[in-house]
Amino acid sequence: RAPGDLPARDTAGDVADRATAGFRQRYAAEPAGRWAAPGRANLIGEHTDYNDGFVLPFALSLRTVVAAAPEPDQVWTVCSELTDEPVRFTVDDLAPGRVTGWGAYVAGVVWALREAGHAVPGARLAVASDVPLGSGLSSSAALEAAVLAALVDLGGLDLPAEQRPRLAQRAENAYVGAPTGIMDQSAVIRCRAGHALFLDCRTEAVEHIPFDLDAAGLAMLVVDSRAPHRHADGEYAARRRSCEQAAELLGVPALRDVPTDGLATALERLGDDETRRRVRHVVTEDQRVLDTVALLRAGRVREIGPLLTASHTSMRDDFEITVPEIDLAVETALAAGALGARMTGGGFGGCVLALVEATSVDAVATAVTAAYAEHGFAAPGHVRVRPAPGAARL
Ligand code: GAF
Repeated sequence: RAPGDLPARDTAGDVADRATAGFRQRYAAEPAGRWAAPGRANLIGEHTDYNDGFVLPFALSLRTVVAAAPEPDQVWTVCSELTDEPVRFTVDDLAPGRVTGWGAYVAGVVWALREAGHAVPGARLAVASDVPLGSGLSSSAALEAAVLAALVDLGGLDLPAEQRPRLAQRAENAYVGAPTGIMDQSAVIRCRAGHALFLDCRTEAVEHIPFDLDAAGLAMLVVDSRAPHRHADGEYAARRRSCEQAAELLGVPALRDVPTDGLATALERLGDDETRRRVRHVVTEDQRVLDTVALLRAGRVREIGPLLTASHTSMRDDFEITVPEIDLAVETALAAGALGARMTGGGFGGCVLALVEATSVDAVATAVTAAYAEHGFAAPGHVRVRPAPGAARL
């Protein structure tokens, strides 16, 4: 993989072959099957999921693939193409905190399945992935979802797709220890090709919204800022806490319950400016998701650009989760003709989405790369993406 570039557009075939090859090499046997789960980009609706609000992610064609076979004993071994050291654990190792590092996402899924009363089969697994790590494209949810799909099929477990996101989220919250919402796991499991997933994070009701960029003559460019994540975990948890405290002060179950037309009154009731800005982000962001959905339902894809950009401004100024590299990518993309641009994902680094005319993908990517060089930032990655399907057996 060339430095400065995310993997080329559709590497699904290759990544599946790599998972199989990894399995054969490690275990000198054939896998019983291969299961894939994608990374995701969130079109709009950031930090709204844990406020019981709305999100609109879509799956990427960049995928994580797990080749797996059952084991007679309650032992799990997992190897990855990224390291020589396989992770191995038994039932005795399953208490949260026992398996750490990337293996925790796998152990967490086994743990959450068992906690939910499923008879999880022992397994050997081999992982390969084209989802860049730590770029805010949900490589962790992709790993959880691929492992979950594999274990459910290998064990013949009864776990319908709509119940899987909660279980994978539980693995991440309670086993890995990251206080994330339900968006990423829902996206990588429930998304459909050619559609964005409109998810009500309170009820988990979904609507698959047609999102056909090609038909509109448009393209979606993902720019990987490659900015180092700065205190992302602590800051994420702090944002979540502020939101929960604000909801409590306002006497509502969650910020989702502050209506847009009641925002001004709600803000007046909050003491400090920082909390006011956090609340304003969440409430206006929920509305932007609804507005985006309305435009997409009406086939007015081109018109969502300003909503994306407004979302970014809100994340930058009110929620304060962007970093200079990210803001530069957004500003440069807009100056180079993007119809809208915003950071996607939890923030403090990660990726920017730019909605561009199909004819100006290269111009926008080149402009961002040049601006990074001018500012002395490491070269960004970029890839054109289209809404892809969610987790599946291959
Ligand atoms: C991360 C989290 F995992 C999601 O649950 C969500 O909160 C997102 O940040 C911000 O929208 O990806």
